[in-house]
Amino acid sequence: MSDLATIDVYFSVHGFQEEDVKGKTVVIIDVLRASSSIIQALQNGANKIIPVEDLATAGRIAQTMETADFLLCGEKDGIKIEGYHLGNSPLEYTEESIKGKTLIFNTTNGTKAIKKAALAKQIYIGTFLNMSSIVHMIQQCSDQVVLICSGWRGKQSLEDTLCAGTILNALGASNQPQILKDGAKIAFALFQQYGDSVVDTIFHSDHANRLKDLVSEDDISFCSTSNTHDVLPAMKDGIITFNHD
Ligand code: 3SL
Repeated sequence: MSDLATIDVYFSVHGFQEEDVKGKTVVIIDVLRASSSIIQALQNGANKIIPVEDLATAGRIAQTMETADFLLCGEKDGIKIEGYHLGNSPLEYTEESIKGKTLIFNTTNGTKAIKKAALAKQIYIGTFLNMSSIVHMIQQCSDQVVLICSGWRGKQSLEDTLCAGTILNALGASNQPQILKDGAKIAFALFQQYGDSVVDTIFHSDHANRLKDLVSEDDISFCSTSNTHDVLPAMKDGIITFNHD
């Protein structure tokens, strides 16, 4: 990353305004589980992903497409939406289930954060799974960078903030404190506290505890692993694909 650029972190969908990201490069982080599912889906051959903020928009988009071409995907409060093809478990996004399909993706916080960041110059999707790809992208970037943690219903979440702090650490945050805005300093401090125990910390987070009653713990294990996916999902004109360059 250029020495002149700054990097900031916001902690929930409600924690930033549309104008805060205007003209900046943004990474949307939703470790549990929307960003992890998007990364897994693209790695396993989804054609493209259309994030939406609500049921009505998802339905409208679906009506414009051939039935064989799309899947309605997502959750409300962690549970697969009635009538949808897939929920929000990254483990559902196998090659067999999604290869070549357009995924219309609708989640409680993650896809709302993506849509709210529409004024950004560029939007990427990042988690622990594709940490190296995200870090490499930021290292090449001369824009101001904003890491947006999706959080949960307007509140911060430990796993997303820890992911942001881990990205900052990989960028060498301790050697260039002048590029860190206050949000980035907070996320990096969280990394300094919990960075040695990422998996354990995620397993004891509020959101993991909420999910344990609803989904397999395999989801949480999967989303807690680092650098397993060599994918940099990027959004252009409302559509997320593998690579736009
Ligand atoms: O809020 C979201 O976007 C989801 O990732 C939440 S959940 O993990 O599916 O509950």
